[in-house]
Amino acid sequence: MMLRAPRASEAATLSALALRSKAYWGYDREFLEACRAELTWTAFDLSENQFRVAEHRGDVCGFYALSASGPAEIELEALFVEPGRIGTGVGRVLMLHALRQCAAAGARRLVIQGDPHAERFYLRAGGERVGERESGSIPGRVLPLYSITIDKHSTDETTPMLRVYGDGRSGNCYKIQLLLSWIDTDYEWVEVDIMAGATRTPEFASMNSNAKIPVLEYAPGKFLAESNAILHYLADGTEFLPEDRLARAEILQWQFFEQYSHEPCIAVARFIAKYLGLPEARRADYESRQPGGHKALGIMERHLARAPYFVNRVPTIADISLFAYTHVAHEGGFDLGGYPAVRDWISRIQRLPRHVPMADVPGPASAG
Ligand SMILES: N[C@@H](CCC(=O)N[C@@H](CS)C(=O)NCC(=O)O)C(=O)O
Repeated sequence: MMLRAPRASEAATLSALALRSKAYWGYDREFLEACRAELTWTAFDLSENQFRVAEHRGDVCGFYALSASGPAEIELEALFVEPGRIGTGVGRVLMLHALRQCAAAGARRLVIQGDPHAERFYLRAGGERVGERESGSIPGRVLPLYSITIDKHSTDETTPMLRVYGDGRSGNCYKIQLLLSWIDTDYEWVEVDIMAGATRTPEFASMNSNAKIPVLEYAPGKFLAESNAILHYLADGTEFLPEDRLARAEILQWQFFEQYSHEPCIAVARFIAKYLGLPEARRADYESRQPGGHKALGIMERHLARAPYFVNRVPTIADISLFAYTHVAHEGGFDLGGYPAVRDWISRIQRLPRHVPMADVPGPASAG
């Protein structure tokens, strides 16, 4: 599951999710209507408060919102989980993340006005009943108030969440999303707007002096760059990076091929067309990438005509590295019509359990 900032276009999605989640407790229509205004957020609200959305294989499955409410005190404005996912751990992951955000902001406590049905959840997160407060939606209704002390215990510092800095349209960044989904690992996604120069700041240079995404923050303040290196780090010990010496070398062989002979043609042509809109000044450059891209696709085609995957006839991180830009090669002007084995392999990858599509959407409402 990925935690990320919301997109400006998601205000209605989050508002509807909150109301569905509220309805889970069995409230009637009239009650829910009375709550509607309080559970409706605008794009402006999303950029003003600190929202985080939980996304599971491309679907929004929950979110939380924080707002500063006093010196060293933050209020949990909202925490809602899609009804079908209640009880599956989404709320726990959101809550822990919210507490860590409070810690990072230097807050001492998180205050929560909770729904009475959610009492067990807040107590389990470390909450203490500290009083009650009148509901903002229904006059006369009083809701319990909880306070969670922000400390080592409530923020569970022993297991930090991975954080990935990337761009939702970038294949190199998508490689990391795909592997994290294959290995079912929760992480936080921080959208980096490369077109606005976000990789060219001194802060970014301290994470990756080569000024490129993706970057993995594998522990607080510890960074790893280069997409394929990140894949190796994350896949170690999983079925997607076999122990066998030759298999590992073959994976590297395909990943070096990807970086030297495939990505510079297919990804760069796609960048010129998709990000830059194929300006006349870059047309010659775009055209010059086409023969090399087709040569790389031909090499893949000949291999995949004989094997279902690149190494050991099973999916590995070599497939992830090559899938990232091949499945969107048409966006760089590459027609895959002449590469039937490559097309079959693409659909094979897309049918794997825990596949996640490339997000391919504009950046978030806030970088908060
Ligand atoms: N070899 C690097 C390439 C990374 C790369 O080219 N990232 C692009 C986005 S796909 C980037 O950060 N571009 C911004 C820039 O160069 O200013 C990897 O595999 O991670």
